Amino acid sequence: MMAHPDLLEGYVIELPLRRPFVTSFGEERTKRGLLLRLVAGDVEGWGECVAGMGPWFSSETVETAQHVIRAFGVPLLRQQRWPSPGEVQARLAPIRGHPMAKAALEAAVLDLACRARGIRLSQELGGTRDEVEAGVSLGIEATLDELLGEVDAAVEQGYRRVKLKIKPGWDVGPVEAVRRRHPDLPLSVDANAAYRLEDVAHLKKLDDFGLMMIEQPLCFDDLVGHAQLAGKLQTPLCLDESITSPHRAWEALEIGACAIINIKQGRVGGPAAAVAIHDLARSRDVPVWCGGMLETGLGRALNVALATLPGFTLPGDISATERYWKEDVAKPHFVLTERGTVVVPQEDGLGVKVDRSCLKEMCVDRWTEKL
Ligand code: SMG
Ligand code: MG
Repeated sequence: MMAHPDLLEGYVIELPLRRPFVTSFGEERTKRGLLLRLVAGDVEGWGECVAGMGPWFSSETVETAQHVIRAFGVPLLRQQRWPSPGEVQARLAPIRGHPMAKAALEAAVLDLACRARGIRLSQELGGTRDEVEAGVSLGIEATLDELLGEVDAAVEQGYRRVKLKIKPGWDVGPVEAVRRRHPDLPLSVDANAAYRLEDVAHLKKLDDFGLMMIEQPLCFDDLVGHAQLAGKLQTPLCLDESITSPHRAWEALEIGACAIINIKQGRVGGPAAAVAIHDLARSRDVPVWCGGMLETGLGRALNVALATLPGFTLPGDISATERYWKEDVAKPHFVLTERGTVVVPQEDGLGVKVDRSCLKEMCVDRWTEKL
């Protein structure tokens, strides 16, 4: 049984992106994040919260997550026997919503438990591979030339799939241009909820380009709209923002709102919920892939571990560290192999080490809770 940890530390970090990342809902130049360090004796476990600076991708932010973790999550965890990773979700269930806050706590508990037992996180989650297929997500650019340059570079580097961010006014044109230049490239688009059902005739034009999927075209909480849209398009729909729990995934699949699921452990309430959605999708032959939230190497390591599960049959938004920033808090950096994959670290737990001096440099605020 896991010893009761001594303390939980929170580190708010800021990390400048190499290139601004523009989506239909905004622009990100500097990543603001929250890292959790859970300490038991001489073992530590790390969890990264994927909430953003503002409530744009989802309703959570770094600040709301810190509040929920400190005021409600920590008391629930410490009030009884320390939970195993598989028990964290149930223990935190009294907290409604706030999946990213809960996921960060569960991730830290999971990493600590794996490191204490001397096993890799991918093993613990039921992973079956040593490397995972890497894709890239390319933001909206100021010009088509810049986008084509980014696509060419990604193809040159060997990424297995390119995803283009789209929004009204930046959709059919860029997709057509990329497709003409790269006829066989596995290509997808992600609208981050920028369209409405009335746009169906326009979205239908995307059917001409052999896309693997259209990700989250409609409103973040609109399952019925997506089910109706799915019946009118040839291109498969993938849901991201809409899938906030295993139950929500079940609802989406029951009504045919999507044919593919983007699994982000933070968005769905933690690693156990992510595995549950994987299992559900697999039992129905629905492909899943691992999404990304511009994580540091800590969150990336968890994504890599998750993507080793057998149902993750499509390349994820798991790219090499160097695409995001110069130096990462987690070492070693993730690199792209010549096979277009990222290799699972072989060390215990997340398998990466925290570079203390780098953490100090990017840390803008920190706190400690006694357990
Ligand atoms: O981590 O490479 C990454 C980013 C992948 O496009 C990505 N994420 O909707 O899937 C998505 C977005 C959400 C993050 S926007 C800051
Ligand atoms: Mg998305």
